[in-house]
Amino acid sequence: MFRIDVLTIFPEMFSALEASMVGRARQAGLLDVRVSDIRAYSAAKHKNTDDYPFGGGAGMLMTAQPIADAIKALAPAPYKGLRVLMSPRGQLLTQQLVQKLSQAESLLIVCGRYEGVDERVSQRYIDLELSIGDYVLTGGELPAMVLIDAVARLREGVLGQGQSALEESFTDDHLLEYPQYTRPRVFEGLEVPEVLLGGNHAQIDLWRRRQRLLVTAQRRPDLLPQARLTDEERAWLREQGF
Ligand code: 4FV
Repeated sequence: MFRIDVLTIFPEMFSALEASMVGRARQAGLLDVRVSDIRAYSAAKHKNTDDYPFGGGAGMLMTAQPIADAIKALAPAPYKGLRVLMSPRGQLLTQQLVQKLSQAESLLIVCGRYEGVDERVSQRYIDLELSIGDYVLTGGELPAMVLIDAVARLREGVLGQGQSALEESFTDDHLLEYPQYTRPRVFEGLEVPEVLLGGNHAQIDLWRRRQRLLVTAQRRPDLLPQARLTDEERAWLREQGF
């Protein structure tokens, strides 16, 4: 049972996790996602969870006390899992990091709102700040759901039969996935590549590998330096103009 605790001032946003695969994984007892309202831990008179930033500046900041008390209540020391704060200032989430996080004992995820969270929360209670990308959202809830989805699907048994999280974009070879087709063979005049219909699996594997090289070179050349290519593959890419 993989336990994930989520701290947020909008617990109702996480009903989205009831649906689909993550919901089924919860029902199957593979995953235990518990969402807690930070406001419930506020010691302030009106259950406030934000205040003005010292030094001025636009907007409000989430105060440390409610979050700290929630973490102490839900993940008391010595906590064996990882305590994560979703933040644009965090380490960029990649599939490699997702794979590492999916092996943690458990996760506690703090969702910031407003302009962010008082730095002392991170200093004392957070093991890892994580960003889902270089853009600014209104809250950490959607990033938390992205993280939960990406981690949950790597847990044993969460993906349905026959589905695999192994051969995918961004696994350990840093190449984008090959294009995929299903029935009908011709859709609006567009045909499925002949090689995929022939049943010659060596040819299919070669075609798919080369498509991965091509798509990555076209769309994400930044990934190529980390990709492990053979000399033949590098020569083939050069022939394609990359
Ligand atoms: C974010 C991201 C993100 C910033 C202010 C929440 C918002 C507000 N979190 N990856 N990008 N968070 O934009 O993780 O507190």
